Amino acid sequence: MSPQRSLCLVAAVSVFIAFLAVAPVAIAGQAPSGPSETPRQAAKMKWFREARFGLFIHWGLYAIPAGEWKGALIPGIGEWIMNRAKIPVKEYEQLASRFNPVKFNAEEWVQLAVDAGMKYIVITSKHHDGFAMYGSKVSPYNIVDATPFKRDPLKELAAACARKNIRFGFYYSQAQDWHEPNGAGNTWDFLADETKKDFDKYLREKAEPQVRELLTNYGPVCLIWFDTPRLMTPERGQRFIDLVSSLQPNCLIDGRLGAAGDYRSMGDNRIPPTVEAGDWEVPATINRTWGFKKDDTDWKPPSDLVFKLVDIVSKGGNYLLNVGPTAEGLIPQASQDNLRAVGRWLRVNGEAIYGAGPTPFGPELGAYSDTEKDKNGKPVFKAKEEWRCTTRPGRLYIHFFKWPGESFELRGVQGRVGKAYLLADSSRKGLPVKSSEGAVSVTLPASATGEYASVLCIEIQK
Ligand code: FHN
Repeated sequence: MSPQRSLCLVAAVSVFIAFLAVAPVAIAGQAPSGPSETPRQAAKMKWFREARFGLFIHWGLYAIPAGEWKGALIPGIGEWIMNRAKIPVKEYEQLASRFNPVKFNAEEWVQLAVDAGMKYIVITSKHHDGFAMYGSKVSPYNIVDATPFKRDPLKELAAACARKNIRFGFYYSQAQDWHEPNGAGNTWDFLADETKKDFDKYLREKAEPQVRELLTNYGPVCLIWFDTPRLMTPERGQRFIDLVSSLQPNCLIDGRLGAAGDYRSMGDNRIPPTVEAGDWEVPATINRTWGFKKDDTDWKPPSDLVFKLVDIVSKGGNYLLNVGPTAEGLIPQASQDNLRAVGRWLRVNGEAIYGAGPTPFGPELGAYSDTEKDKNGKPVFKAKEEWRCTTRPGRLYIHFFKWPGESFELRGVQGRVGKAYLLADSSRKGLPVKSSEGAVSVTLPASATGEYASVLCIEIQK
């Protein structure tokens, strides 16, 4: 077991548990860290392991076209419109003179994250279009110098996060920069053969100095979220690592730099089927796009967001859930409503999420099919969605998405089972529990007690 995974498991319940007698015995909570994780790295990761739920914000000039260019709806994700419609730099640049998000209010955005129960915010400081959403001295192509807005929203957000005790981080597209002749990705204005680009010139003259600005002028930065490491080599990645660690040694680096970061970034919206070792995060959309698109109203309902949050935590990861604000500076109302509903659920059930470790079981997650194969010939995973388990020291949390009826049984539980109660019951009244030879049976109310997921806590004593 890797050191990071071990820490995630939070040393929790020192009992051996098997699921429904058929599952192999599993350990609910291991030693906090393996031998190879340094105390320094463990301390650096501590907040991330505790946080579990963060707000991703994709905001940039692309919010103006919002998916439409010259009267045509452009398929795909909103922030990719420049690439998908092959908009020349000279035309796309003109959006800056129209960007005036007068309804932007940093306090309100951060308050939304607080209300949603999120513990960190990561915002696009520069996406692939190359436009800096902060006042940069490195390039005039930035929100302070090139727009009528003239304000630095990232400064305002950093200050609001500090006031509201939320950690603040930056997304920075280190490799793709469609505005720069030597950046990766723009093959319609610049060289189609990217090997002929002087990529290091772009890195030295724009990306590295901008990362330096971000880590110098905005107070403590909890993490920097690099993305799409095209043309990156381990050596180029190492330059960023050195830069970050020299300026803010506590700043985490995500998993898409092109060199080893502090944790793994899963694919977009890709929740792994089973428990994953180490520290990791799933970046995910709340509809289908990251950057605002006016015709994307496919909002994931709160029930789905709560399920995904619990599912991810029960497998050992963090959920970084995105909103795409409009060109006026507003976070779409449906995103706000659905996030606040998750926050209401977390206010009741947060102890089963924050700092919680993964399930000690496994079969409740589903299983690989013996017969069905995907197009690559790999067995298809058939997820189950009845319940999930998260853990803290001395506690199992069973999250029911389908109410099991008046009793719930676990077998193979080793250790002394103590009290069992529903987190929705503020009196913490114990439910009748029987436990014999590792079989635990809890008598439940006839119907679910909570919206989205009802959480049963079972205390285990050593
Ligand atoms: O190309 C980007 C995309 O626009 C978005 O920023 C996502 C977020 O994870 N990352 C890249 C695609 O994986």
